[in-house]
Amino acid sequence: MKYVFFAIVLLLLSTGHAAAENASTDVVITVDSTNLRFNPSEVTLQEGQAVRFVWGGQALPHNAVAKDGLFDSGDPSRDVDYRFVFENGTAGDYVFVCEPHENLGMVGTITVETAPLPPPEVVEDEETESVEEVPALSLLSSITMLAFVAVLRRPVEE
Ligand SMILES: [Cu+2]
Repeated sequence: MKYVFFAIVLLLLSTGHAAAENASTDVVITVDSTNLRFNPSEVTLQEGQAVRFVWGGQALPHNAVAKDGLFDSGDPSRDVDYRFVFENGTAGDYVFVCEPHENLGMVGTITVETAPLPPPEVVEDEETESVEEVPALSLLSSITMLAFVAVLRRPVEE
């Protein structure tokens, strides 16, 4: 019974952690103080990342619509919180507009880069670890050597 409880707690903790991680890597686009510009209007992200269009209490209603139709935040609104994930295979440039204000220059560009391959990341981690280990090892062997020399010299001095 206790094990079931711990399993549920662990599951809740891990899913909560994953959700927080995803949210922190979202690229947020809002509306600037002129009311007629996206801020920022040009962003770069990687496949697997999400863009979030967020604004509230705006003087004018806005939306965000990809020219090629990939994403669409819906009808223009003064309060928007719309999130779109760029899945693997979506790398490229995406022009998006605020439909009511496209003619006034309320446009932007999202550049999606190909996701980095997992194997190179693992190799980087191993390199970092071995670089950290080398000084520790040489320091340890230096101390051992000094201690050995001290022990060897003692009888000679006496
Ligand atoms: Cu607008």
